[in-house]
Amino acid sequence: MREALILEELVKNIRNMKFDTQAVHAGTEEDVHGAVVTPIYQTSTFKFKSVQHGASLFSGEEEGFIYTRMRNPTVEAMENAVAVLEGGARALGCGSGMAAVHTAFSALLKSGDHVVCSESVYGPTSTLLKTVMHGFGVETTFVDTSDTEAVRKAMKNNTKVVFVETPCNPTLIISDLAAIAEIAHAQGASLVVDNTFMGPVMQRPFELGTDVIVHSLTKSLNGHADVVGGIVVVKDEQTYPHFRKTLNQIGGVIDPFNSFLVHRGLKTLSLRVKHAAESAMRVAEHLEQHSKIAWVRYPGLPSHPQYELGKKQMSGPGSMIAFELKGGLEAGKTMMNSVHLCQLAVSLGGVESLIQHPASMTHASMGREHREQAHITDGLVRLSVGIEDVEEIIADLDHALQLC
Ligand code: LCS
Repeated sequence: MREALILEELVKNIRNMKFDTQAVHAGTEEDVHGAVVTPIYQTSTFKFKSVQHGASLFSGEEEGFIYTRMRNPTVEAMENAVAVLEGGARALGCGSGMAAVHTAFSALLKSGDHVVCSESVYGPTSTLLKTVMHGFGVETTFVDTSDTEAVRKAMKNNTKVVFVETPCNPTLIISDLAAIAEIAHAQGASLVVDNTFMGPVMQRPFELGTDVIVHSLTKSLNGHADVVGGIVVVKDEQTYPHFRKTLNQIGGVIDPFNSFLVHRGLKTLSLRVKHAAESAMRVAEHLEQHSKIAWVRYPGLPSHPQYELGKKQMSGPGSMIAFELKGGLEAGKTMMNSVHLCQLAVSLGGVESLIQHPASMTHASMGREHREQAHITDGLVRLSVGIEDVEEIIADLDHALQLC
């Protein structure tokens, strides 16, 4: 009886439950009809009871829904679920991962500010900093953030944001988040981490001093390659209203239907990413000893340059593998053109295995000079391991490699 009471209290406070329970239940509120999942509130606007009611909703005197760009029950359910899973205070659903990155920059930066950013990041993130943000008077220094001293040296008096992808896209280099958080905070800057590659199951950036997490929901959090979305998660409740106002003004919000799909995807997040990581480990080991492969970069392999840091900072190696064939770019192209089960497509973190060529695809916009600085070689092939049968994934890769 006593145990049942304790459990009832715990369920009311989902933040005290374990991750797998949170993944299934977080964000879902009591529904008037007793629905077990949050329904899709496919409405752009909400009716006021009176002029007075509308006015007090707008002034904030009363709580409620006004207009879907500002707040929507289905969107909010998904946002609350992600906030709980990341261990942050609040989250803001965005129309894409890039909208989330842009929202975070817009909330934290103004003209005259400086950003320190990982040199190996998703191509459009670097381009956003070099073009749009640069156009608004924000300067960026790109550094190898796996070199903590390089981060310290890149800091300036006007540095307001340190932006880190770890492991980064596509080189899988790992940066020491706790050390970088200390450097950023000593300067009064915020540490923003793109946690898309690992997600909250295997990496907990807030526990390492991060202030803001961004995600492409398009990837593992949704996990089924049928949604484009993004999210910003803030660690502190006090910073939330400013972020919400910024997103409301920029307008890059996610819609109710996509939020519903992401919320559904979250329920199996743990099962999917653990299974994919187990398979990725097998695939990486197999590739590393394959006679046609020059090198493999995977956080689970002892050959990874930050293997020990990865083991300390992450609770699993993830599902992303980078490698290069001995025959370089030409052999890589033959391989990517010859797979059947793994699909030649960008994106990652889904149930299906995807293979792609960063230099001509995801990181083409970065330009050759930046790619060379970030060690994104022309021959680098990126594989996102899905949850298909691992023997069949390996057989598919082996067959394609035979033709190279
Ligand atoms: N951050 C990271 C680490 C990403 O990998 C991506 C997309 C984004 C942000 C942007 O998210 P989106 O706007 O596409 O939802 N990464 C992709 C990739 O590597 N292949 O295709 C998209």
